[in-house]
Amino acid sequence: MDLEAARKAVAGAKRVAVLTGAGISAESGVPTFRSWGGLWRGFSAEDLATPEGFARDPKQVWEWYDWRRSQMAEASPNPGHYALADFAKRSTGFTLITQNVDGLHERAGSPDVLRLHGSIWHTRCLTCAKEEEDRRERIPDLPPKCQSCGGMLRPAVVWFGEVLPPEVFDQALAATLACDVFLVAGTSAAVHPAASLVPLAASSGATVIEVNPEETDVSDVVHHTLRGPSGVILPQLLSPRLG
Ligand code: BV8
Ligand code: ZN
Repeated sequence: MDLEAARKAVAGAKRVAVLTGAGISAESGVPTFRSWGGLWRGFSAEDLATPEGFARDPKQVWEWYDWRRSQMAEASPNPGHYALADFAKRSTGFTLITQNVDGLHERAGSPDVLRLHGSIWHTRCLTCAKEEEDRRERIPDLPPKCQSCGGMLRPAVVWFGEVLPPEVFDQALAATLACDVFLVAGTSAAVHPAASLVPLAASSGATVIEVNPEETDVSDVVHHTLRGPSGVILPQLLSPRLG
């Protein structure tokens, strides 16, 4: 495992960009999409995390989010989240891009997180489009209603078939094109366009480092492969050289 070579690349980089996925929250006890076999009451994420799924049965989709929110409320950031937050505070030219909606990067103290797929802790009104933070561990009556206009609320996340927030994706693109080192951690890189940032970084001349216990869809474009859990590897990779 070329940890030393990867550490050298990070230490020598002017600009570092990071893309994280569900795997970085696994050690916090938040199941990854794949770990629960993508099935909840027999439904897959692709059935539930879609506008069609929500239109068909908003209460059921909200029950799924309420279940996931309750799991995420129990979770705390792990050493992988903290390693990224501490590195950000010590660096300039650092950008954190996440596919996760669990808010654990923010809770670990990461500033300016680029959330490509939104936040499970925010709701948006289907009628007046008002977006609000809602940190309640359980939401009493599902689907929740808008306090301002009484309209139905949806989770403020990006569903399959929906476009990513353009201003967030543009910043992620710019950081990917400008970085010297691109670190991809805890993602199977199966979901687009987020996953496309990895080959884009490689083709733009960045050194790509992957942190994942398993092979992924982008392992073929990676320069340094660090096979293991991000909660162990990220602190080793990002900690300031000791002594
Ligand atoms: C769009 C928010 C179009 C919601 C999410 C065919 C080919 C290519 C693309 C498509 C296609 N058919 C359809 C598409 C497009 C589709 C897509 O990519 N589908 C996939 C399934 C093929 N994409 C979209 O629909 C996107 N929108 O394309 O719009 C468009 C264009 C113009 C105009 C209109 C429309 C929107 C995608 C966003 C979906 N929303 N999340 C919610 O959370 O409820 S995606 C969701 O799933 C996550 O956010 C994340 O992105 C993804 C799960 O992936 P991972 O995070 O990687 O997690 P996963 O479980 O898969 O893997 C975990 C990894 O961690 C593993 O590798 C494991 O080894 C590793 N791991 C485990 N333990 C650890 C670890 N790593 C480190 N340490 C550990 N301890
Ligand atoms: Zn409203």
